[in-house]
Amino acid sequence: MKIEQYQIAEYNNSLLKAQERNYSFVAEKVNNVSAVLKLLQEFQVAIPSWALGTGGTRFGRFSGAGEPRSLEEKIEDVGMLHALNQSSGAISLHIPWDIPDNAAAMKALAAQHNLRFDAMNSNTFQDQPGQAVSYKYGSLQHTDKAVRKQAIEHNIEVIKYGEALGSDALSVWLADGSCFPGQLNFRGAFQRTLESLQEIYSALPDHWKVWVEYKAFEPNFYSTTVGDWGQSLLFTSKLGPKAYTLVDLGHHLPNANIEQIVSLLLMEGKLAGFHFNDSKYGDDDLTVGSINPYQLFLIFNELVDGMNARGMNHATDLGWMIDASHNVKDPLEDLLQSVEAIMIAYAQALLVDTKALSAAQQSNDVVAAQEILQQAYRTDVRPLVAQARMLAGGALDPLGMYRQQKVRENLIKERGSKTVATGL
Ligand code: PSV
Ligand code: MN
Repeated sequence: MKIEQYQIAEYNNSLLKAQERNYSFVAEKVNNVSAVLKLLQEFQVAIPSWALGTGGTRFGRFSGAGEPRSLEEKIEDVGMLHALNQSSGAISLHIPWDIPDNAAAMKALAAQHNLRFDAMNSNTFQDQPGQAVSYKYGSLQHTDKAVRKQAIEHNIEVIKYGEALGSDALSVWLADGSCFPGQLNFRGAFQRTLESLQEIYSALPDHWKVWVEYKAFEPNFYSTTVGDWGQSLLFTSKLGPKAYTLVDLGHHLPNANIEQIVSLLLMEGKLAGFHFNDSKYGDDDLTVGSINPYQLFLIFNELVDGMNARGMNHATDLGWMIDASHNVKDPLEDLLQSVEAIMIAYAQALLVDTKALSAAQQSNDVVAAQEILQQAYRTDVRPLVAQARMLAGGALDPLGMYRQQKVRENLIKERGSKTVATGL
């Protein structure tokens, strides 16, 4: 389903008066508001192709209706989200869930929707039909060379697909690890994984990067071979300058200080970017900002500060992506909420009075430091985000317009009520 520019303009007209009032209230408190609006307009969050259908848990999957049946329909869905919010201008594919049989046609379709292809994700955590050897005991870490070879070749194939689509990063998440003490020799597993990653690294085209994502547990519950940021950083440092550490917000042990991790990875020039989601217990893959929006703001505060310190381009120098799963919500609505939460946290971080904060830090004025952060966090920046979006051609209220246009109902009419998108 396509949402046209004139429909968005009509929709915005009905909200314009209130927007003007709310926007001028916040804008007059912001220094250099036009620079903030520009940064907000430039910032784009990639949508994972596997989050467009209803995700399942290991206990079941309650497929929604009108789910995309093909890669074309997934691109169309992301295009529709992007038309509404002007902040989702990229799609990230997972192979083999989304094999682009005709890359040129997919590229052209994406371009029609003003989308580019973000990082390509490989999958060596599931066996595929007809596969020669199994990943049951790992992939790049496996004791059997034949399994490692199969996993390496798969990653190289993913790079090839990505090249044809104009992507420039390979994102590797390994389920490798062990379920019981004694099952695995840790050093052996690390060395084999490193050697496998080195082979993949040497197949990267010149301008490509490889992102190594860590995760503390699941599906292995005793050890994970890339279990935390230290282990990932060890791999990416040994691999070389094209290798970076990817942070998925749900992949830490409880109460980890993610903002500190992010700050140090950025300082070392080794932060790849993000898989955004939220969680209460583990890798819950909930809507971004639904559980702990203050943490998200603190992460963005470190990101903005760290990127500015290195003279980086906020929009393009790191990878921004959502990695969520939707058990009970309409996935497209959930994604609109997630992108909005990211934009809000980013906008709040842009409002932090950094000079005052560093003066407070320098003089150990703990109270002032907290006040400065919370002043930005407690500013209602929603009208700023909406203004940037409207100026870019998006809807003032993407979720409101999605419902007003009865998008889900239309998708069900088009695609049927028993469609199941590929993914987990
Ligand atoms: C693993 O939990 C993960 O975060 C990786 O990024 C995978 O590619 C993705 O989820 C699969 O849904
Ligand atoms: Mn992830």
